[in-house]
Amino acid sequence: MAKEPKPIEELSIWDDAKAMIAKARAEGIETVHERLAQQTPHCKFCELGTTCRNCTMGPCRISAKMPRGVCGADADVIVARNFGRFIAGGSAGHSDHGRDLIEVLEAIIEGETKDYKITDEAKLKALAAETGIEVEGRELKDVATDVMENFFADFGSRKKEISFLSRVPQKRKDIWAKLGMTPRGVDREIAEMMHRTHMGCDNDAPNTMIHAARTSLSDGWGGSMIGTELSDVIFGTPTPKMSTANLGVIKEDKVNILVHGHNPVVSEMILAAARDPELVEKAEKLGAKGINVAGLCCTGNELLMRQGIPMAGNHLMTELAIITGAVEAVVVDYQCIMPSLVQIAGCYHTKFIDTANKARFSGAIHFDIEPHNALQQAKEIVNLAIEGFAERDAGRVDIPCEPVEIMTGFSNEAVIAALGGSLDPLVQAIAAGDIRGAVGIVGCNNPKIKQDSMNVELAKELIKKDILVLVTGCVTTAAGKAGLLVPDAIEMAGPGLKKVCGALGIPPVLHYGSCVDNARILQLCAALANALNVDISDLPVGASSPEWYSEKAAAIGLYAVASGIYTHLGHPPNILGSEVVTDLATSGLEDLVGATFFIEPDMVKTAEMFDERIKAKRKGLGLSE
Ligand code: SF4
Ligand code: MSK
Repeated sequence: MAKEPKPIEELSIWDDAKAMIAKARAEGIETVHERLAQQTPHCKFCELGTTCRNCTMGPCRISAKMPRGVCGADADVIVARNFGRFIAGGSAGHSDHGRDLIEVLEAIIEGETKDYKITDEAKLKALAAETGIEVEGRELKDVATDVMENFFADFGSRKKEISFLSRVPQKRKDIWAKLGMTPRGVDREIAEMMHRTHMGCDNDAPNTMIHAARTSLSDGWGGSMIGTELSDVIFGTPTPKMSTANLGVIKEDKVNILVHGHNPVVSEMILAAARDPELVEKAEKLGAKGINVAGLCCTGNELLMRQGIPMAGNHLMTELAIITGAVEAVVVDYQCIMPSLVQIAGCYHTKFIDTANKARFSGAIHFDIEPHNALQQAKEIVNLAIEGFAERDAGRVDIPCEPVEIMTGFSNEAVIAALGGSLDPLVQAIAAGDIRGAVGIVGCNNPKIKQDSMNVELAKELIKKDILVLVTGCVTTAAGKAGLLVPDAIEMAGPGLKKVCGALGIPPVLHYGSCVDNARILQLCAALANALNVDISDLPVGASSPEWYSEKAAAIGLYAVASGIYTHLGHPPNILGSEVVTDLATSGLEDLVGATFFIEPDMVKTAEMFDERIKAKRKGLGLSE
C-alpha cells in the first residue's frame, strides 16, 4: 500500500508552496513529497555509509556481525571511500560548469560566436594580473588567450598548484602543503579520488579524507572560482539592484519561461531571445502582454545577480512552479533538475526543454546549445514557448501570491565599491564590534526538512547577534521570501549591524550569488585574512548549509572547512557508520586545518555555537567579544 506523505502544513513554511502542493494533490499529481514517503524508511546501511558497491566480489554491507567486506575493507575504509566519491561528484559538477565557461571564452577569442562577448574587460585584466599574466601594452585578445590557457591548465596534471592559490593566505597554503592537501589540478584530484577508492588502493580512512579535502579545494579555489570569475567577465560583474521573488513572479497575462539549472551560458541567451522585438511582437499578437523570464535555483541566481530577473523559487519550488499551470516552458541546463519535472510538465501544456548533451532528460525536447548557435537556438525555444501560450488551460491556472521585493547583486567588487574602494571600512566595523562576524548560509532544500524552516530561522538568529549573513544558492529565495533581502530588514538585526547596514542602505543578509559563487565568499575571507595578516581560520566567520541535499553542497562544506572555516550542516552526510571518519569530520580536522564541521538540527543552538566561535576568534584577534 502506498505510504501517506506528511500533511501539507509540515512540508513548507511558505503559503505559495502549500497552495501548490494542495493543488497537485487535488489534481492527482505526484511530487517529491509523495516519492519521499514511498522511499521511507531508507536503507540503514546506505544511511550509515557502510555499503560498498565498488566491485563485483560485493556488494558488501558492514555490521557488527559482518565487520568486513569480501575484500576485507572495514566500515572506516568503506565510509571514507563513499564520502570521497561523493565529494568527487560534487567537485566535478561545479568544475565542469567552470570548464564550460572557459570554452565559451575560447569561442569568443576564436571568433566562433557573436552571441557571447567579453563584457567586463577590466575584470579580465585584473584576473590576468592576479594570475601572473602580463597585461600592460598587450591586446585584450592576447591577454584573454593567456587567461584561457592558464585556466584550462588548472584542470590538468602539469601544475604544482592551481592559479587562484595566489589569493590564499600564506599560512593557509603552508597548512595545505604540510598535509599534502594543496590542490594541483581539478581533473587530477577528481580522477585520483576515483583511483584511490578502487578496490585495493587507499585503505586508510584519514588518508582518503585528506584527499577528499584536496579534491574539494580544487573545486572551491579552482573550478567554482573559474566559473564565477569568467561568468563575470562574459556577462558582467554583478552590481546591487532590486528584483522580486516567489511564485507570484509568474504572470497570468504573459508567456512564462522558467530557466532552471546552473550555468548562465544558456539562461542569458534565453533572456536575450525573450527581449527580441520580433518575438515580443509575436507573443503580443497571440494575446500575451509580453514574455516573462523567471529563474529557478542557481541559473536563476545568475540572472538575478546580473540582470535583476525575478526568482520563481528554489529547489523544492521547481515542481510547484509548473503546477501553477501558467508556465509555457521550463528550459534547463544541468544540476538539481528533478527528472520528475518532465512528467509534471506533461500534466500541463508546459514544454520541458533540455539544452546540454551532458544533461538529457527522457521525454524532453532537446536543443543542443553551443557557443556558435546559442542565440538562434534560444530564439527557437522562446518561439516554442510563445506558441504554447495558446494551449494554456485558463481554468487550471493558479498563481498563489504577490511577489516580494529583494535586493541582489553583491559581488565582492560591488561591496568594495559600496565601501568606498577598499575593505578597510568592513575591517573597522568588525574591529569595532558593529559587525561581530559573518556567516555564509548556502545550499539547498531537502524534502526531509520543512522547506526553508532552517534556512530562514538561522539567518534571523544570526543577524540578531550582529553577525552579517551572506546567502547563495537556494537559501537566497528563502531569505528573500522572508523579507531579509531588503534594506528594511535591518529592523530584524542587532544594533551594530543595523547601524552599519543602515548607513550603507544595504540589507543585513546579502545575496552573494549561485552555488559556484561561494567562491566569492572564499575570496572575501582570503582578502580579509590577508588584510589582517592572519589565516582564514583566525577570522570570526562561519559557513552553514542547513537544508543541504547534494554532492555539490558537501563539496562546498568540505572546501570551507579545509579553508579554515567552521561549518555547520543541518544533518550529517552518510558517514555515521565510521567513528574514525565522523570524529575526523566533527573534531579531528580542527587540529589539522583549524576548523571542523558541526552537525546541529536546532537553529537557535546553531546560532549560539557560531556566536561562541565568533567570540573566541574575536578574542584571538585582540578584539572585544
Ligand atoms: Fe565488497 Fe570490497 Fe568489493 Fe567493496 S571493494 S564491494 S567491500 S569486496
Ligand atoms: S541549486 S545544489 S539545490 S543550492 Fe545550486 Fe539549490 Fe543546492 Fe542545487
